[in-house]
Amino acid sequence: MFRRSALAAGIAAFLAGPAIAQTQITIQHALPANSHTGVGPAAIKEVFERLTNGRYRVVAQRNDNEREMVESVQIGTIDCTFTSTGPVGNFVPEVRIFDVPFLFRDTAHARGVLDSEIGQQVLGRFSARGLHGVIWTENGFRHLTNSRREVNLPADLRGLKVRTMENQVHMRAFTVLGALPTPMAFSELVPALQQGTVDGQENPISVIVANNLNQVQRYMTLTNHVYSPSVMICNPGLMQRMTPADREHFMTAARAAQRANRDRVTQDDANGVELLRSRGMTVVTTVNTAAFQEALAPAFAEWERSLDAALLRRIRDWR
Ligand code: EAX
Repeated sequence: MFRRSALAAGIAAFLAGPAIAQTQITIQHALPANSHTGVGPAAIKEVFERLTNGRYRVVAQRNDNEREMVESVQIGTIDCTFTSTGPVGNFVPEVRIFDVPFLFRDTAHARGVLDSEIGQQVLGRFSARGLHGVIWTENGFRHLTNSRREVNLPADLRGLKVRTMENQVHMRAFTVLGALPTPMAFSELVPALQQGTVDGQENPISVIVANNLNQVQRYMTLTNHVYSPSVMICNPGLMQRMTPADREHFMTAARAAQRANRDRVTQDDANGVELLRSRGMTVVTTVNTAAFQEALAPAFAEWERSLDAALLRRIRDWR
């Protein structure tokens, strides 16, 4: 039955004219489809397939191992990924500058810098590493959760085993704050929290909500300790094979993805605290930010030396 209708469709297509060669683009992203990371590939699919009259077919897949996704894009076994910058600095070191704690004052500051020539300049660095940086999206400001105690001050972090991303800058920050950072892929996080391998973790509200981390974490503190960018990265070959007109359509789709992603983060941030409280979490909303910044002073001094100090200043001074 299926075969016969497929055959009939094939004949109809043949009679209608030359078959259109369809190019498939596979895009991987972390987290569930219905999340701020899932809406990015969904927007690319909707907009790019429409603008290219179906000459391209976009397939979105979930993969909670972000390092693996970047490697796959580099090798070319998948075409693109939306990934947090968590592991990206290990491929493109210049990206680490955006992972510095308390660098961005607020969302508008972060989005503004990433959309400015500063963001473009860093995207331009991807090509030397066999990657094509397409556009900045976001994860949002990260907060701390744990299963042990209410965290109000840096001293409350002492001895706490905290899962971090596989990110040098974040790991250093948690070490300096007195915690015991344990880097691992997101795919390993829930089992590690369940088994008590780690006591806590840090992620934006959007991630905590989308993955029900409230089921394995009791306490949350709105530390806002670091803005977590994400980025759409593609295999350079994919971009080179596109006609200039299709590349423009691709960028139109990427901008739609960026809007969808940012709108969803804004929405999650607005509703998230109430939602997580209703799911039983104890949420500390008033945080002595200055105390955390002061505790990080030795790390800030190191980053002034190991990262581009002039660029750090430009980002901080950005208005
Ligand atoms: O990109 O690994 C992480 O904590 C990330 O924030 C998450 O997977 C979303």
